[in-house]
Amino acid sequence: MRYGLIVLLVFGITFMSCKKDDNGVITIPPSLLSDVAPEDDEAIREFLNTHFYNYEDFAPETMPDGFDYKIVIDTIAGVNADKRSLMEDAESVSINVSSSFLGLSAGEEDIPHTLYYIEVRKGEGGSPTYADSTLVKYQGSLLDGTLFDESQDFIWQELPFTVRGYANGVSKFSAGTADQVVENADGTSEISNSGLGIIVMPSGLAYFNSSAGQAGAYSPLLFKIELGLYVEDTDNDNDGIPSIDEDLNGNGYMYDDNTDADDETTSVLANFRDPDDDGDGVSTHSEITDSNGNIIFPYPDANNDGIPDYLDPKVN
Ligand SMILES: [Ca+2]
Ligand SMILES: [Ca+2]
Ligand SMILES: [Ca+2]
Ligand SMILES: [Ca+2]
Repeated sequence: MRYGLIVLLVFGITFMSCKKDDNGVITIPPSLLSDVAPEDDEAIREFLNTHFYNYEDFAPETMPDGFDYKIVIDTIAGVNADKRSLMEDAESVSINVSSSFLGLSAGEEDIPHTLYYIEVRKGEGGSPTYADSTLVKYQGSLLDGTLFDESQDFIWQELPFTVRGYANGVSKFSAGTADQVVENADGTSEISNSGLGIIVMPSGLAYFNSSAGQAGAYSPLLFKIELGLYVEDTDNDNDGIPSIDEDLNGNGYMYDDNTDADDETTSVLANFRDPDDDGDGVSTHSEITDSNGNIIFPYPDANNDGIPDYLDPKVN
């Protein structure tokens, strides 16, 4: 499995202090999410109001012959002065971010961030969750059009390992279906009924004060997405619990659900990556299956305290 640059830097972020290191590099304390989020939103809204995409090419009555289904974004000006803005087509969702999610120590909790997305073509398949594995082609750019990351061919991405705006944005789109996959002679592939869309996110849902290639710190990002396929109920740690159900607090962030976090002798992995969620030495899989290996649902709760055995270190 390959990943692009959008892999989240969640374990690589180091706290920066205002000092000069041995190499003469000056680092400064990160800005506050609550300062950057409204600034980014203003920049994004300005962008969405002054740009359009080639929506006419996607409309059946005006589609050019041999159209390649590529999304092209341009400025509303000159001969394009009367185009419909991206903002008119955009839907949005508010997502809360805490500074700890970005490896920062500012202590900010639940700062709202607006994610914008446009479904350009609805795929004929189902929709992934933000915890699923997805087969995508994508292009990531800055609002000025600078391309910083892309995959021209389909690659599998596990959404919990991508930045949050990306994972949540992709989950708003529909995929194609496996029966429409066509392998090309050159090894690439096409899926004729895939979903196509645009995601625009503030930096707090992306790299915030870190950078990725040409995407410098505090950059709002735009992604063009082709969603080919996805794995329904992806189970990242293969413990029998779908990853989406391991977001126990349901906040869309997969790394703050770690049942055995306080136990230094057991794994520090968040539940979606931990095959023994409660750290009691008995695998989650064996705490939720019968003697034939079939998953018991609802999950067993031997002492009837409302906490299923696989999350209850007192029971195994
Ligand atoms: Ca699992
Ligand atoms: Ca969570
Ligand atoms: Ca754990
Ligand atoms: Ca266990």
